[in-house]
Amino acid sequence: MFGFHLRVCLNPAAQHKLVASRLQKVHQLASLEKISALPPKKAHSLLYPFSELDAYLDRSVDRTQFQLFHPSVEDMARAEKLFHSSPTHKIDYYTSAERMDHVPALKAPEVCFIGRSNVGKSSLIKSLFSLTPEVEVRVSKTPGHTKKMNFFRVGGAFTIVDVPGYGHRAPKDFGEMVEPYLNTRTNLVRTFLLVDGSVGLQKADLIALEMCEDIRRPYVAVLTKVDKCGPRTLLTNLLDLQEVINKHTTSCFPQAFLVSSLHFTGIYLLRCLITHLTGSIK
Ligand SMILES: Nc1nc2c(ncn2[C@@H]2O[C@H](COP(=O)(O)OP(=O)(O)OP(=O)(O)O)[C@@H](O)[C@H]2O)c(=O)[nH]1
Ligand SMILES: [Mg+2]
Repeated sequence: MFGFHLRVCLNPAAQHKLVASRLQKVHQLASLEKISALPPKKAHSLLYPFSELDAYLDRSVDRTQFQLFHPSVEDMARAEKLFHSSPTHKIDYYTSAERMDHVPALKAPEVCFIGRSNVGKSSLIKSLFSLTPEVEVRVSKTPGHTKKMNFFRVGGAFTIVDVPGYGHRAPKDFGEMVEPYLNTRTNLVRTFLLVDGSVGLQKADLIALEMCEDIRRPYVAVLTKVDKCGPRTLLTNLLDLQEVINKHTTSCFPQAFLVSSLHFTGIYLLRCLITHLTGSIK
């Protein structure tokens, strides 16, 4: 009722401004500059999520594997620049594909995000692109929301691909569409396999890990939704995942990453990792 009243009262120019300001709203933690205003300990835990769990881990455990990729804040700042759109470095949604023969012929190095439906793939991509809110990435509470592979171009530097989930309410043709893509896409440099950090590894995740192992192309495990559980549960789920990675995988990067798309935990580190893996920053 009030919304309607507001709309009819505004003149067209004001309405345009309202829409524009809605589109341009950047999340308050989207950039490193914004988090530099936070208390140092809080900022550190957003940048290096493992630091939050360190205190709960037995002193005898070697920390190296949890921090193999440990860039400086300056490295993260350099990576962040690539996530700002400009006339010479346009970030945009390019196209969607339902079948392998619809997949666009793009040459830039590509990374894709796979995982159970509802694990937070689209939300993570939305957070990565939070500095360019005009790039629309759709997320939903309903599992099985993303039905097609969606391709997002980051200038000529790299492409990020959002993939439909598997498991509950996933599109039936996941196997026909995504597996051939993972197997044959020549410019795919890394697959990110997402696992819900608040619930830990599920049967469907283990099947996905096995699939990635069979494909024998490099992939990285990421625990999502780390804001949804306490540090002890998260540490248990991380240690379980690390153990599986150490004992049963050969193509998985030996460090699992922690992210919250809601709180922006680990987003800056992941942006940096993507720019390194795609060779955008040496
Ligand atoms: N608390 C919390 N909720 C999250 C986070 N990431 C995603 N969600 C929620 O989880 C639900 C699913 O998120 P999506 O990003 O659409 O999940 P998806 O993996 O793309 O799902 P499909 O496209 O259906 O496969 C939404 O309600 C999100 O708001 C997170 O980091 N923390
Ligand atoms: Mg999705």
